[in-house]
Amino acid sequence: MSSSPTKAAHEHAVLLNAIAEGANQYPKPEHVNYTYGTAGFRTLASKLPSVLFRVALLAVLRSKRLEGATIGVMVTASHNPEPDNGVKLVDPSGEMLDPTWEHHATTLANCPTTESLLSTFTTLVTHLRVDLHQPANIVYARDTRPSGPDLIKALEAGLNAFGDGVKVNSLGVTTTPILHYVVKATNDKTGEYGQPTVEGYNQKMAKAFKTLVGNKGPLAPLYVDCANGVGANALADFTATLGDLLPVHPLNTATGTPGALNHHCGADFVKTKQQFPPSVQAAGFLNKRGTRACSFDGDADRIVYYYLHESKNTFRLLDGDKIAVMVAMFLGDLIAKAKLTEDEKLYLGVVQTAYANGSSTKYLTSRNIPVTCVSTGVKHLHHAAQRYDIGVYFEANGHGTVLFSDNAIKTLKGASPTSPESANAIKYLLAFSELINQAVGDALSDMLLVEAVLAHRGWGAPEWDAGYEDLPNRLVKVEVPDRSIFVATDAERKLAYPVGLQEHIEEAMRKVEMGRSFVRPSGTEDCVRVYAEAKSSVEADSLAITVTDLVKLASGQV
Ligand code: 16G
Ligand code: MG
Repeated sequence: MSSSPTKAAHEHAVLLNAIAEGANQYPKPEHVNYTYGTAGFRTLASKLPSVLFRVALLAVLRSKRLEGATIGVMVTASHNPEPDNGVKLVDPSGEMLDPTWEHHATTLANCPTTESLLSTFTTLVTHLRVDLHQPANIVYARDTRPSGPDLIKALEAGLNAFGDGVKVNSLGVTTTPILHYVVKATNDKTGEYGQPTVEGYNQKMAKAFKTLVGNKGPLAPLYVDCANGVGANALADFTATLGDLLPVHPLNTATGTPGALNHHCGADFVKTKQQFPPSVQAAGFLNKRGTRACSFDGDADRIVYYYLHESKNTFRLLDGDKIAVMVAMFLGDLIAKAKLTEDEKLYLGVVQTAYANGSSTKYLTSRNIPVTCVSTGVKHLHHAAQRYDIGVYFEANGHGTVLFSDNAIKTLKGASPTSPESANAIKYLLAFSELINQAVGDALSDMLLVEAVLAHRGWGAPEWDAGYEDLPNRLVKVEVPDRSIFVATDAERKLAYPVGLQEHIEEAMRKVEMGRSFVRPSGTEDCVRVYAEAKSSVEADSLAITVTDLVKLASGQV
């Protein structure tokens, strides 16, 4: 530190004054308790201004602690209804905020008064060993929610308290994964990841997609449900960059229509209801059998595909598990075709959660593809995937990506092809590493990944779907007086508490053919979730009902 103790004390006092002035404009509402959970802070937008102001303070502390590395702030509530909003922080690598800092976010958000906020802030500076003289860089964005602009003002008020001590970069309205991309690209001093702009993102993906399918286009038209959210803008921008190679029909692009966001559309609607969005049906899509469509969620970090079964005339879902399986098999084939030497061998694996359909896990393991099961939440999947050279991770709900390790990239760049086939395989693997968002699950990038694999395989949706048959499954939300009494273990496949409940669940599982069920407390809502799958729909129903009753009994509700 260059300044004298008196000067430093004076500067600190000036900063605290500026923070106090801003904080007084954004008082914390009484009787609200905030938690920085799996998806950051998320609740009714009206309760969030004070949280945004305080998140700004934490983002700046984190950036200064990391010597000015750029930190991202995303204002979104993803697939939640329009009155909700939320905010989450993005670490310099483009990944979710370091979990040890989540607690500091919660502490700051819950300070009841400006005085307590100032003293907590000062304690954090000391405790986290933050040198306030370090630079800070923050990049932020929001989705299309009407509450977004006011929340951004609260965020900016927090950033402005630091005056010249912070450099900011507003991306305006954009998707969560684009914000993650920009954070990662900004911090990548090699400049190899791509230009740290929305344009850079579009160019990088368009280039990789052309390398992969340029000679196979134009591809069959694709219907894209944008959930009336920010994905609509991102898709329009991207297709303008790409040109005609992939003809898309964007649906649900009404980002300005009040109440439309995620309403009867979007990835979460399709996955949980297991049906077409009515708007997609109305678009005449169902007259075109076998045609594939996909749905983004409200901030475009999740995607699911679906189509109408030709002969059965039924809705068929191609969810995150189906994407993971198809992509893992395809990349595995490319690795084999690359004919790398023993020393250059690349290990590919898949990371799933307990929600992955049992058939998908069986399909992969029976083909010797290693599968790791981890707890729900992107950060768990992401970290487990980093243990492979090529780590494919997807949650069944459609959030996922494929990570290429530094070793994988280095190996592929240095490999000597033994034939035109191996040269192509290496070229394609490298192009996939450019096409796929390396920071986080990304609906747009995942859509291109799926389209590239389908084009290479020469498949439509039915051929993709033919790999395995999902076991019928049910997801039940159970409201209980106190969800904290439910404690999951073994990557959430079992319950440690309440004592004895797990044995009863297992007894119920044994009563149905291929039965599997688990219970876990939600990380985003005040409820407990029950998952059940079995050989038949009737058995999946009965298992779900039995386990739901067991949960209610254990929580004293029956
Ligand atoms: C969050 C997670 C998502 C997970 C979901 C589970 C991130 C970015 N998002 O939305 O991965 O599937 O929570 O919700 O980590 P639940 O705990 O309410 O079931
Ligand atoms: Mg989302």
